[in-house]
Amino acid sequence: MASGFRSVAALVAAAGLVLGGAVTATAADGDAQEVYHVVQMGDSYSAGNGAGDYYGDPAAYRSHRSWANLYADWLSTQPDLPVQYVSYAHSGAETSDILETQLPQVSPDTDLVMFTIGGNDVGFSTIVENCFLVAFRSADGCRSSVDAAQADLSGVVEATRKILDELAAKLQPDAQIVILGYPLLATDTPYILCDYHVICWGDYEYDASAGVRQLGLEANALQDTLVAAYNQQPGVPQAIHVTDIHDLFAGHEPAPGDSNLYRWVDEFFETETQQVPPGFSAETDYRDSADKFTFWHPGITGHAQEAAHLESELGLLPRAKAVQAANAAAPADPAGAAAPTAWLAGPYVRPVGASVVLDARGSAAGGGRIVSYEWDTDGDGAYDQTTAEPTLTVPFPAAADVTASVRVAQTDGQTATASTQVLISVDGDQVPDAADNCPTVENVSQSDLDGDGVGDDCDPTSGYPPLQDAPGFSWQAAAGVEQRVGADPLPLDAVPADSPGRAVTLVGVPAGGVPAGGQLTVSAAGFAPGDPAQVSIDSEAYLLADVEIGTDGTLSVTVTVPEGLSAGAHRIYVTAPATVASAVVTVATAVPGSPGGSGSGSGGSGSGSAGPGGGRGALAASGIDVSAAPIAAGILALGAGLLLALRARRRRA
Ligand SMILES: [Ca+2]
Ligand SMILES: [Ca+2]
Ligand SMILES: [Ca+2]
Repeated sequence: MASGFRSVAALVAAAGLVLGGAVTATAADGDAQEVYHVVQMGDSYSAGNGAGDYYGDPAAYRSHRSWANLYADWLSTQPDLPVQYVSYAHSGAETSDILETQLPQVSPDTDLVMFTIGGNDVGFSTIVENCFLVAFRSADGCRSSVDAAQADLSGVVEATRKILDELAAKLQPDAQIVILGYPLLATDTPYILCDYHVICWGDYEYDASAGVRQLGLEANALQDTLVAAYNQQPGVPQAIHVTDIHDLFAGHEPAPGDSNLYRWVDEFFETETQQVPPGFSAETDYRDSADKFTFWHPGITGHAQEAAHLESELGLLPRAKAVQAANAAAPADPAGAAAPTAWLAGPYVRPVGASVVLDARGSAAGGGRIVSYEWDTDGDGAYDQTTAEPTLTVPFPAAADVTASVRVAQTDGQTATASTQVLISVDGDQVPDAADNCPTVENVSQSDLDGDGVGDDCDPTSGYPPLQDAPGFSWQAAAGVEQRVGADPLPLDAVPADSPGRAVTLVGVPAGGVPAGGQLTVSAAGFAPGDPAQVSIDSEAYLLADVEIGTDGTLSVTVTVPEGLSAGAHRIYVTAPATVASAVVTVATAVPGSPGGSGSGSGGSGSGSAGPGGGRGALAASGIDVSAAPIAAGILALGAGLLLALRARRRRA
């Protein structure tokens, strides 16, 4: 084919061959250099969803910027420590995936296994949707998904125990296991969800931030207890539970309903968040993205911080130190040495203009030392450069799809080769130009919400609802309180039972309904005297009046039906602390030509003012986007699995 790209499947297969081929030939000879074998398992928080620089299977989201990859990189900088790192982590993996597909990749040679797991078992993405996602979040939905996750925690602990037991059966007793905890999924600021927009008490109110944080801490504590119990068993490879990831991320979590200026976790509609320097002085930068699989995942800085944490907290584990010591003590020029083992990290998928550091540090001598590295950087079979160093930085100024190779030579002249795939394209993703729905934008997910063949990441009319909450909600309550938004229409029948003894009556509603812009009187009774109350039409997010209940517990206020309100049935609420009552009002269909008094028919100007065009124009002029409701409804109909975040970037004072 003209593009010169291999298919994704071929690339993945090639990567498997390279890695599989290089892993096998470890010498058991007493003079051979020892290799430190690192295997990464786990879910998206291990693979690196959200950190970019992906390689291999596009569905796996394995990133060269993942914490484990970076920690392995750091290990590789240590003297006498050839590190061979392979990741089997996979976006979306549950404990069962580790047991069934990832664990079989672990061998008795493996020295270190690292992973995060459990988030998907307890419905991570459902929690994020129900608790934080505009048009999906609700007090009830968030609470139920957090409660369901809590109920599932014991099952996750049981499955994790099984993973540890199976690892213990496979690994040597001096191997080690590192289980990383998760960051908490919300900042430590109350984030109050209110059902039905304004009803904020009892069962209709939920602090999503507190609930989700509590869940994370509980899961972490349970895993901690499990690992401690596991380690008590005699003769098992020791497991380390890194329990303080949530402390590391403190203040850098996503801010629901807002944006944390110092976040290390990608919020909705962004990816590859990066903060330089990390801390609380510089604002986080990010790349726009419609890829739901990266939302609410650590970005570039998040993973880098986790890796740095492991470097300082774990450093070199005992087995790594043993490998180092053995290699340092091995004779420099033994007789009758075995052949070396060559290793080249990769594969790489990068944009045009990027460099790739070809990395053969995982190579090991069968005796003596590796003394030279010959490099074939363009895949033509001829070696272009020779170095004494195990890495080589190669710029790729143009599109390319090459199998790069290294030939290592040890002290006695014996050699071995290894290769890896390098795919360079305009956008830097694995999808060939001809098949790519955003050929110039990195979009590994290829997501296309409206199905028009143009990917969401490059579609100016992707079908997503507007990125701002409806303007009608300027009356939202105090700091930290977030209410359901105007783009999330409230069905007429989905209302709480009116509080007992309270009633709302509407006075002055003509047969056929009140016209938009007309007035009616809202009367209520049975409320607590002196309480503040709000009169609202929640279906389109209108606050009609802020009032105070009278000393006799009643209320009577004349309100104007907003100009922008669509014709049909709407529910008017009177809401006071711990009390609500409502009544349905019909808004009349606009009479053609009635605005502006054109009914007089004067001067033959009727042609322009009659018909639906005049009415719609009036709605648009009201400043309320009435189209938001049908858009949201249509998207809801597409399926609840879609992440349709609205990322509201609010300016801070
Ligand atoms: Ca592409
Ligand atoms: Ca693309
Ligand atoms: Ca599209």
